[in-house]
Amino acid sequence: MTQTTEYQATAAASGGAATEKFVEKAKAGPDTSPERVSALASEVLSAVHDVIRRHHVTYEEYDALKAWLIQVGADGEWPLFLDVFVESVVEEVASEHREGSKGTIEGPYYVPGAPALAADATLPMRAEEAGTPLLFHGRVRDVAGNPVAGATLEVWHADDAGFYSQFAPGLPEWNLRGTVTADADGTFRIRTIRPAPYQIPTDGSTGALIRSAGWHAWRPAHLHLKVSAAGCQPITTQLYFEGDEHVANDIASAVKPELVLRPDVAPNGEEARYDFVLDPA
Ligand code: MBD
Ligand code: FE
Repeated sequence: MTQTTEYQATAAASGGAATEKFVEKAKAGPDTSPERVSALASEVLSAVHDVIRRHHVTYEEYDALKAWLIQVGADGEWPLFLDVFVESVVEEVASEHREGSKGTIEGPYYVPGAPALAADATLPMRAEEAGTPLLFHGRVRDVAGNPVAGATLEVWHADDAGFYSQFAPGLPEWNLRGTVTADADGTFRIRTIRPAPYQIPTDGSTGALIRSAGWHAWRPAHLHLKVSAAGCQPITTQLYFEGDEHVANDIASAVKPELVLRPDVAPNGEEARYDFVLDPA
């Protein structure tokens, strides 16, 4: 029971802590024309009006919606809610013309400036970090097949309990986060642990919606990556693990078949290879 309470308190912090970081990043918004703002806002509002008419939404339901929207803001869960339920389609549209490796959503827990690591890297982790050791390695190439020398791989992922550093209390600042520079031949070797599947915090407003709707709250275990290099388009992606039951039903709709790793058993844990292909800038 104590454990449940502790978990829930931690979970709420995870969903909520993303708001401050996002507001900082998004300060200089795009210069969108009045015509485009009007077109997008009108269509979103029309879609809402249409749902109200088709379902004969009542005043009680309207008030419940209002209260819930207010609570999402109060909980600081807009980044969590939007990245779980909307970002996948934004990514789909943004990546329409890419030829290289598949990208997917960034999610709410990226932090720039993780510690710099050489091509043969161990992510910062605690002395007794729980979880199966994972050696993740591969090579970065361009679409013509040439190795991309010195590509940058920013990696971040949850720990063996499903928590991200800087978004859950009690974790070292850069735990399981790093900025790896690939070798001259584009290769990298990253030692870490296999993350746990991620449960959307059950005690915030996003969790309340999920529970009220009878949905499940899980994302499959995943590694987050941003891969970039001079002359190439950066790619934001995630890698998943074959056999994880939520690969087939990610609540954030962010799994693509090309992004599923099949790790091999290695002497002291597991090992997985993935080669990135970057589109030209
Ligand atoms: C995550 O870890 C995540 O990657 C996304 C997209 C949403 C919530 C939590
Ligand atoms: Fe994540």
